[in-house]
Amino acid sequence: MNNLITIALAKGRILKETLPLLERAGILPLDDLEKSRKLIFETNHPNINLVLIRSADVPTYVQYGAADMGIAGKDVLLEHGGEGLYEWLDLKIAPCRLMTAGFADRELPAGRLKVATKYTTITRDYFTQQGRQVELIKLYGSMELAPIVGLADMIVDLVDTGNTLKANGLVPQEFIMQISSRLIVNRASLKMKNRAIKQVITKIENAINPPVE
Ligand code: PRT
Ligand code: MG
Repeated sequence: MNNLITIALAKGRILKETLPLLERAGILPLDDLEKSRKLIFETNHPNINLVLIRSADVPTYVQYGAADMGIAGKDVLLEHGGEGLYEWLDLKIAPCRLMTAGFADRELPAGRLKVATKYTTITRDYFTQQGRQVELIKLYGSMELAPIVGLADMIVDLVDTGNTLKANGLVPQEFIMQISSRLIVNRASLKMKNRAIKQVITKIENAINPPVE
């Protein structure tokens, strides 16, 4: 039976907080993930490999079983939809808030608001729930620019310190949800490789909440 467990990790800011977590879990990559140009990494556990991919691709790898497990932001999971995977654990890393933002002193137009965002699924759900009709404008980054150049009336984006909004003359307005990174598991892998998966989960759980001595 194949008990190799592949864990998909997101490059970028989540990785910075994931590496210390993996270290506490005793899962140590044999190469430096932040320096190497490799995409597949072996670890000190011969049956645990890591793959390093774009954050938005993590749920897709896990959905199709190309990775058995992964670590991804709740924002990315909601946009993906979650087919084929379980959200197992809130790792409480890379925390931030999803907010609407705009100009503090600008009067909004009477008709449909134009909202620019990368998070079209979450944003559509949010405004639909409130019975507000908006026009969504899909962007892939630098949402803060949209109100400045008149592309949109407001944006929906992740906010941490608020410095990015402030630097662009915008203010956070409506709180949509709290975001953090989650441990996700492929549904079929959980059945087929149950023992090995559970062992990895236990290591990670212990890294979050160390067992009482
Ligand atoms: O950037 P790239 O397109 O390569 O990929 P990515 O944006 O998916 O990756 P990356 O490394 O930016 O990490 C994204 C993940 O980190 C998100 O999916 C969140 O789950 C999590 N996260 C936590 C954040 C932030 N905090 C965050 N502040 N992702 C992005 N930001 C951005 C935000 O979009 C805005 O541009 O940081 C800016 C705001 O930060 P403050 O501190 O100025 O408020
Ligand atoms: Mg980014």
